[in-house]
Amino acid sequence: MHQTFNAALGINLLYANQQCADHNRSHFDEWGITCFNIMSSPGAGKTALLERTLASLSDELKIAVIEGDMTTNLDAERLQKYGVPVIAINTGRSCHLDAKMVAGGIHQLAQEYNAADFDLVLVENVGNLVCPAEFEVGEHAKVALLSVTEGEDKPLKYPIMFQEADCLLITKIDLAPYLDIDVSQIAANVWQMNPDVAIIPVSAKTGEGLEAWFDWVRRCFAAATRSQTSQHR
Ligand SMILES: Nc1nc2c(ncn2[C@@H]2O[C@H](COP(=O)(O)OP(=O)(O)OP(=O)(O)O)[C@@H](O)[C@H]2O)c(=O)[nH]1
Ligand SMILES: [Mg+2]
Repeated sequence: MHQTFNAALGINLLYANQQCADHNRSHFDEWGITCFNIMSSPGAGKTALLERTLASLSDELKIAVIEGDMTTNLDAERLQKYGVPVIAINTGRSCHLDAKMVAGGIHQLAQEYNAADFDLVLVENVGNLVCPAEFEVGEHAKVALLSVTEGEDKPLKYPIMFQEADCLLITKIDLAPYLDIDVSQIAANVWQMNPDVAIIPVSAKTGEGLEAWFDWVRRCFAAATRSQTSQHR
């Protein structure tokens, strides 16, 4: 009885979240914005990747960031240096961003700026390998990061994020020579459950692989824009 009640509660929660995510997505589509939900375990390198991405792409694409952390504005402060709007959301006891929290961020963006001027909204989710993948926020693509220090087995043990990702960045590739890690095995484990995912090894430290990531961002942005244009025709 108790289990049935909990399962029903979980389904209702996810249903309500999906409704709100769809609403966020319709705002993004109306404004011509492409949104990425960037997820990983704590410390895999999400903010470091965003720093390199803002440094290289913010002249080409107009970018805003929604920065999710349980507490502190430390990551938001790191990104504000790049001169783009960064909306910080503290989730308190929650281990992920949900669609309602992101809706608050979107409305703040729309109050302070002309939302239709933006090309990309990059959402850095709370560091957690499980829950963020369960809660859509209205994104056009899910980007997962797994650092080489985490081990080849993690996609098999924590599958949801890797099954759902549109792009997987294998991060901190500069550290691979110092570890007992087989990077091709990480890719094989992920492709086995998600054959369509793009897998790009990168280092935010040396810059290796970043051009491939930027190209993926450009392609995904162009595809979303084409689809938004045909929807609003
Ligand atoms: N060697 C190396 N270190 C990296 C790289 N990317 C990030 N780091 C380091 O890894 C640590 C965590 O990086 P962050 O970018 O803060 O990771 P994060 O995923 O944003 O962390 P949370 O937001 O706390 O989940 C920092 O000390 C970074 O300097 C990389 O490509 N190579
Ligand atoms: Mg971070």
